[in-house]
Amino acid sequence: MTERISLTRYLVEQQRVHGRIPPQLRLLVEVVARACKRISFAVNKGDLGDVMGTAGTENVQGEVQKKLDIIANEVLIEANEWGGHLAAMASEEMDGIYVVPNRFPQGEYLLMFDPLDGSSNIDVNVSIGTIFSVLHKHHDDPTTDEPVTEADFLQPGHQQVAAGYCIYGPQTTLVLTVGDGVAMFTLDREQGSFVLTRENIRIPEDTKEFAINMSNMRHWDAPVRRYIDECLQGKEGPRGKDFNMRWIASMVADVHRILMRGGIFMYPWDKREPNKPGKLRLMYEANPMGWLVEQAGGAATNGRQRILDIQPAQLHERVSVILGSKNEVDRVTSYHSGI
Ligand code: P6P
Repeated sequence: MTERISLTRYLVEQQRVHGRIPPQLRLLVEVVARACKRISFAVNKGDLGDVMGTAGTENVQGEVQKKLDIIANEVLIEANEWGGHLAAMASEEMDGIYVVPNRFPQGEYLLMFDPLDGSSNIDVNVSIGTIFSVLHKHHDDPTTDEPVTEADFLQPGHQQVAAGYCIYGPQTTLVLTVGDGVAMFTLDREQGSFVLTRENIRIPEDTKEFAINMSNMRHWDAPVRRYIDECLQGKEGPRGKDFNMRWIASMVADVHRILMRGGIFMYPWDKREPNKPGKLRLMYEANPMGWLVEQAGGAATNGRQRILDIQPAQLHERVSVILGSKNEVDRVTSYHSGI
């Protein structure tokens, strides 16, 4: 039996041995991981607890909230409010930002999260997850004590200092990067702790598996249509190989599959809402997932530009997402540039 390394030990090594992360960031990631453990226990109750179904409210996006959306959001806010490592938080479920009250020590970091992504899958017992992203509060001047504003969050994804997700599926698994590759931790429910089960995760550059919601095909732009048409032609077509399709409609689950075995995930712009660049959120879905994918050797673009280079204009802005096996993402990007 190989020695089991806890999340805490992994983070301490990242801090002390590799000098990659300061103590405050290590402690922040541990607080987020403990919150995810609590969310996992709530999710796993299912019909045995009063956690299923809708809450009868809408979030800032106008989306109907599930009870677990609200529970997960509250768990993350309460855990981090007292953590002392944060200056402010932002969530898909909240309008504006939550600045840590002055009565608590204010940290140097900004935390953004989608507390429970894929919540349409909750009532049918399909994997869902929490996605999080961490930025430094004043990237240019870490010492300033100016009050944090929403503008401080509007940093491009390449300025993230930590990113990850926790998937609540057959296992509860935390997948994390602090800029030194991608590591995976599985929740040991007997010990109540996350244990390192995979590290240096790599995404194969090629794949035969694509993930897209095919029901939107008539709404896609030409480059996406061309790419998917070629995949569907299989070995008789220009790709010379057959493809398989997966669509779980839970970004965390689809991205996890790609980190485990490769693939390409696509939620492109479509003409149903032509004035919106895409459905998914830049700050707390595309940026953290994009960094994880790049850290594992994959690529993440909006079809034309590296996602991590996009300069955000607003907290909840949407983006088109093409990510996964590098050679496939590059192909879709080349089709957008007319090659
Ligand atoms: P559709 C879940 O609601 C989500 O935000 C992502 O997790 C997922 O990839 C996508 O939307 C699914 O969207 O239109 O296929 O239901």
